[in-house]
Amino acid sequence: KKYRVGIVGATGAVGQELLELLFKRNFPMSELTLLASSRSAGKTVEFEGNKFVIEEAKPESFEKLDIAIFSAGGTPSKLLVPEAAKRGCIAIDNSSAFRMDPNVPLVVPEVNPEAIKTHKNIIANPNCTTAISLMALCPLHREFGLKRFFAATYQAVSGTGAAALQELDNQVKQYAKGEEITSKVYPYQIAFNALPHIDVFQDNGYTKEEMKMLNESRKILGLPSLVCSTTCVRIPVMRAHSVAINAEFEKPVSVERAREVISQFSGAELNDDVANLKYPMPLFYQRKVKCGVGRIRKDLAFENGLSFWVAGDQLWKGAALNAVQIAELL
Ligand code: A2P
Ligand code: 11C
Repeated sequence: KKYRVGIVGATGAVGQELLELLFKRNFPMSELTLLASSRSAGKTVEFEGNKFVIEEAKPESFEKLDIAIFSAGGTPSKLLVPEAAKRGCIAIDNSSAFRMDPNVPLVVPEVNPEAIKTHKNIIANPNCTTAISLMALCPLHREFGLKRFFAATYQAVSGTGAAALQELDNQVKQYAKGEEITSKVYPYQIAFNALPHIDVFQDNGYTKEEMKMLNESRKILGLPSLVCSTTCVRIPVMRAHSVAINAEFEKPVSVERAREVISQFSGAELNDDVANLKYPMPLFYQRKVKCGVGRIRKDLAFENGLSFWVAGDQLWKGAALNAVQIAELL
C-alpha cells in the first residue's frame, strides 16, 4: 500500500529533513504534499528531480491525506492537528501541544512501539532532548532499572529553527568582520556564548524544556514515579544536541554490561574509548541515524550510578527521523 503524505511546516528546519528522510528511507508514498504558512504558499521546492508547490495549511488540506507530519510549532499544531484527525488523516505531531494528553500516545519506536496501537489519529513525537537522552537511558533502564537522573544539555541552534541557524551564521560573520553583533532570535548573542535558557521559564524556576525531560521520560518509559533534574543550555553548535547524564539505578551496575546493552540497542552507537580519544561529539553526529554514547563510567556520587554522554542529531532522531520511524511503524 502507498500513502498520501503531507508535511506541515515543510519550509522549516525540521520540515526540510522530513522531505529528505521520506525519500531516503523509501517511505511508500503515492503523493507528497508540502504545507506551510500563507507566507510560503505558491513557492516551489525541488527535491531529487521532484518539483513541489507549497500550499497553505488549512483544515481542508487534510481531506486528501492519509498521514500528515507536523513540524510548524505549537500554535499551528493546536489548530490543525485535530482538524486532520477528524478528517481521518493520522497526524504525527512534533510540537509539545499534545504530548502529555492521556489520549495521545507519545512514541519513540525503539522504546515504546506498542503505545502506537491506542492512537486515535494523533501520535505525538517527543522533544528532541528527551528522545536523544532515551537512546542511552532506555537500554540502561531495561538492564538496571532506572531510579532517577540528573542531566545538563548542550543544545544546537537548529533546535530553535531555521531563523536561529541564520542568526548564528550572521553573528560569526559579524564577529569576523569586526562588526557589531546583532541578535533577534535569542535574547543574547549566541555566538561564543552559552544560554542557560531554552523555552519559557516555569513557576518552579525550571524551563519548559527542562520539564519536558521529566514528564516525557515518565510517559515514554512508563515510569510515573521517575524523577530527574535537568539544566538545558543552548550552545553555538549548528546541529546535534549533546547531554551529560548522571543516572541512579535500582540494581548494581557495571560499566562493561552498560557498554554491552548500549551497543545492542538499535538507536545507539557505542563510542567509548577514551584511551584513543573516542567519545561522541555533535560535529560527528550530524545526519546520523544512531545517537552516540560514550564517557561511560561509574558515578562517584550515586551508589548504583553511571555517568555518560550522549550526542545525536536532534533534527533527525529528535524530530524528523523519529516522526518518519513512527510513520513506518504505522
Ligand atoms: P513558513 O516558512 O511559511 O513561515 P522553523 O521551525 O524552521 O522555524 O520552521 C517553522 C515552519 O512552520 C515553517 O515551515 C513555517 O512556514 C511553518 N509555519 C509557521 N506558522 C505556520 C502556520 N500558521 N501554518 C502552517 N505552517 C506554519
Ligand atoms: C530546542 N528542543 O532544541 C527544542 C526544540 O518541544 O519540540 C523542540 C521543542 C519541542 O530548542
